Amino acid sequence: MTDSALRHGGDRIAEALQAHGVQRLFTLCGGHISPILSAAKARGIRVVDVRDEVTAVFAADATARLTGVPGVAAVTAGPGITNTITALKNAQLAQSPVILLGGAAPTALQGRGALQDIDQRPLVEPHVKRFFKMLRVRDLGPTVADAFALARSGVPGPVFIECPVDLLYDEASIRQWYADAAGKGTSIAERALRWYLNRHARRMFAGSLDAVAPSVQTVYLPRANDGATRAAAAALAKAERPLMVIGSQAVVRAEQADIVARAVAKLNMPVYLSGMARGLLGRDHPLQMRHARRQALREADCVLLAGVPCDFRLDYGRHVRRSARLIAANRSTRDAKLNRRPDIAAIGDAGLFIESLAAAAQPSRTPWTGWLELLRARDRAREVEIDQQAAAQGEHVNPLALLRALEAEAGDDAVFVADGGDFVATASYVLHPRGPLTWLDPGAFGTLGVGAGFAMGAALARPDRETWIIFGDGACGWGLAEFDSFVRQGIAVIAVVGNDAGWTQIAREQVKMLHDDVATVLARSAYHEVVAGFGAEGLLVRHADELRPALERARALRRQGKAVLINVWLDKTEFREGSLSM
Ligand SMILES: Cc1ncc(C[n+]2csc(CCOP(=O)(O)OP(=O)(O)O)c2C)c(N)n1
Ligand SMILES: [Mg+2]
Repeated sequence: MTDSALRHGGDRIAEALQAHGVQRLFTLCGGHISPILSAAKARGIRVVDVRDEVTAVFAADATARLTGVPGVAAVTAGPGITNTITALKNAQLAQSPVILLGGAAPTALQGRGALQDIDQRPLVEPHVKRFFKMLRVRDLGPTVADAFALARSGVPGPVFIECPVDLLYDEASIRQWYADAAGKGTSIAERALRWYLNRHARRMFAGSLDAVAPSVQTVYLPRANDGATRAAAAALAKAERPLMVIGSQAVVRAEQADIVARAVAKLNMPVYLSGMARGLLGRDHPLQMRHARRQALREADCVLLAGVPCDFRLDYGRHVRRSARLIAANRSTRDAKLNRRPDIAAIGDAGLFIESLAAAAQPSRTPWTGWLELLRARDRAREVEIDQQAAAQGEHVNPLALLRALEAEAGDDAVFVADGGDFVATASYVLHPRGPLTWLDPGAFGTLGVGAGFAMGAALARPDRETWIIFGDGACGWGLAEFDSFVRQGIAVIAVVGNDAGWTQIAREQVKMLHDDVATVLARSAYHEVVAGFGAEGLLVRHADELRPALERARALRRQGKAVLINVWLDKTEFREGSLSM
C-alpha cells in the first residue's frame, strides 16, 4: 500500500486546511469527525475543544475577523450541527467568513435510521453561502479550497461542508466495515447487498489515490468602479458638513486595517466607527467622534456610509437628512440600498473604497474645521456629563466608574469582547478600543452568548495581548462552562461581569411599558465561584474601593497564564434610560 492509500479523508481535509494557513480548529468531539481532528493535530494544527458547539463557531468567527483567514470549526452530526445554528446565523449577518465542517451518517446508511442521521441541508442551508455535501473522497480537498474562496469572496460569510463519516476513514477500513455489514450469506438478497456496497465503496473512493497537491484559489477583491469614486470625491469637495460612518465591512481585510486607517485620516472629516471598525483610528483620534451621532447625521450635508447599511442602527436611514448627499460603499448591493437609495452607490469593498477616495479627494479642507470643532465640543460636553454620572456613589459599584477604571487599567494592547445588554452598550461609549481590530461584538444579530467563543478566538489569535470579556450577568451564563475550556487549554482571558442582578436592558422597557418585571430578574449569583470550580481565578468586587486592586490582580494573573473572572456588583444607573432597539 502506498502512503497515499494509508491517508484517510480526514487527512485530506486537514491537508487542505493547512494549505490555507489554518492554525486552529475549534471543535467539540464526536464519532463522526474523529479522523479530521486527529489528522489536523498530526499536521500541527491546534485543535481547541469547547463545551458547546456554538462556542466553536463563535471562536472561528472571531478568528476570521481578527486574522482575515476564515476560521474553521468541526462538529459532529445531528445535535452537534443544530447547536451551531445561532453562531452560523450570527456569522452570516456579521459577514464573517467561517468554514464549518459537519459530520454526517455513513453515506450508505443515510435516511435509514442511523445514529444522529437527519436531513441537515434544510437546517443549515439558509444560514450559509453554500452547503457542500460530500460524496467522494477525492472531492474533499478541492471542496475545502472552494469553501475558502467562497467564504471570502463578494459578501463574506459562512460555508458548510458535510463530511459523512465513511469518507473520513481509510479505504481498507471502510471496505472491511462494509464487508462485515454485508455478511457472508449466500442468499440472493445478501449477495445483492454485497454487490451494492462494493459498488458504493468503489464510487466513494474512485480516484482518491491520485496524487493531487492541495490548491489555494485567489480571491477576487470587489472594487467599486472609478465613476463612483470620482462622484464621491466631487460630492465631498462641495460638502460643508461631511460625515463618515465606518462599519465592520471596512476591515474584513484584517491585514489591511492600518492602510484603511491612514486613508480615513487623510480624508480629514469627522468619523463615527461602529462594529469591528471601532478602534480603527486608535484610542483617541481628533477625527473620531463618539457621541451624539444621530444629531451629527441629521446635520451633515454629505454622508459616507462605509460598510454600514441603513438598518435599525441608523433608524432605517431616517437618521440621515433627506437633502444630504448619501454615498454608500458596500460589497452588498442590497445593503447599500437597504431602506434608502443612496445618491452614489459604490458597490465593492468598503475599506478599499475609502482608500481610493482618499487617493482621489483633495487634501485637507479648511471649511470643515468649524464643523469638526462643533462635533468635538459636543463630544467633550458629553464626556463631562459621563464623568459626573460616574462620580455618583451608591451602595455598590457605579457601572460608569467601573468602565472608566477599566479604560484606565486595561493594557494598551487590550482586545475587548462585548457580550451583554445595557452594561455593554454603556461600555461601547466609555471604553476606547486601543487600535484596529481590538473590539468584538456580535453585530446586527444582537446575539447574547458570543463572549466566551469570541474571547477564545481572540486570545488565541493574539496570544500576546490582553483579552477582556465585558459580560452582562445575564449574558455570562452562556459562557461560564467555557472557563473549563480556558483553564484546560491555557487560554488566559479576563472576564468582567457587570452584575446588576437582572436582564436590565429588557427590564428597563418592560417594567415601564407593562409594569411587570416577569422573567427579567436574576440573583447576585457567585459567578466568580463558578469559574473557580473549573480552576480559573474568581474575584468578587462589591464596593468601589475593591475595584482597582481587582483589575490589577486580574492583569497579573493573566500574565501568569490564568483565566480570571471578576464579578462586580453594580448599582443601578440611568445612563441608558430611553434607549431602545427594535
Ligand atoms: C440569545 C439572546 N437572547 C435574548 C436576547 C434579548 N436580550 C437583549 S439584551 C438582554 C439583557 C441582557 O442582560 P445582561 O447580559 O445582564 O446585561 P444588562 O442589560 O443587564 O446590562 C436580553 C435578554 C438576546 N439579545 N439574545
Ligand atoms: Mg444584567
